[in-house]
Amino acid sequence: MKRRFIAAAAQLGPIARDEPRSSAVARMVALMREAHGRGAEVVVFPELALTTFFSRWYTEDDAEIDSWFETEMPNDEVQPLFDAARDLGIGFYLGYAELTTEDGRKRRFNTSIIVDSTGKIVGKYRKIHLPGHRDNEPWRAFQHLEKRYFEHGNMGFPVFEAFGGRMGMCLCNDRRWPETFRVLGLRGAEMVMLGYNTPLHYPPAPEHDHLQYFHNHLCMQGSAYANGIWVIGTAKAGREEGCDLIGGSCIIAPTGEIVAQAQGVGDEVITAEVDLDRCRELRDNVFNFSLHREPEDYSPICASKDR
Ligand code: ING
Repeated sequence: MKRRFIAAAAQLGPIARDEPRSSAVARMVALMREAHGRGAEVVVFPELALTTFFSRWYTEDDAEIDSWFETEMPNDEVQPLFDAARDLGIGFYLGYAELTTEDGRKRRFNTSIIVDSTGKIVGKYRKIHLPGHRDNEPWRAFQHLEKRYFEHGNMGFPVFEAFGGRMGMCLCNDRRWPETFRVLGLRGAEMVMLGYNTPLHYPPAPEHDHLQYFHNHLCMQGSAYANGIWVIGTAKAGREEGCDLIGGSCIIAPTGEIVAQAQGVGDEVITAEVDLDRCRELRDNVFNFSLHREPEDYSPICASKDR
């Protein structure tokens, strides 16, 4: 594949609690067709794109929790998206809740995959930075129980050859941590795809609510620039089961410039031309890692958690 292509962020509006996966998939197929109509060859969908953001509710009912997860990928419900991608010759990123059995026990991860234009899964990632809390905290307007419902991802930050270059992935809260992008950048990532579900209201610090859109772009723009990588961030947005999620889906160049941005908080496609060779403008110069980085002085960054 050539290294210059049209990429798209396919933002989703709310997914209702009782909305079947087939409905979310049909919406994503429509967005993929819209993106194809604009020449897109890669489409980035949100985090947990098949269901409502169920981490907002506390439950101890294992069966109810499992009902939000996929035990296979693809599966009958998602297959129409894989079929559309293959028919249209489009690759995509998809976020979903993964239920699997590893080391003889049930594992639940907040997962994303890269699917190439033949419909083959060529990369997988499991969310590393899990925000929120583990136990029910009734003082909050809504819960954010990712630490309860998901395990810490066990795949590190891998980079995959796809779409003519080296692709990285992350998920939502990962984008706030510069380490995410530095590790991917050090591994040669030229484009990082990510989805997010970000509430407008952040109960522990409501004085920051008016800054959610700013912080969303700040972290992605800063890391795109500091690592000379393209970043595509796609929201699940809008008022979902009474909880406002931010939009702000965007495509960011290695210079840190936002080159495309969503206007609303519903289903919406944005596109931009990505030229992977532009990463060199930063990585050969201001962020030439071999020439300018001083890792001997960075050891606290990798010091263990309890320090
Ligand atoms: N959501 C949020 C995110 O990191 C959050 C959690 C919201 C953290 C607002 C800080 C401020 O965008 C997910 N799903 O990680």
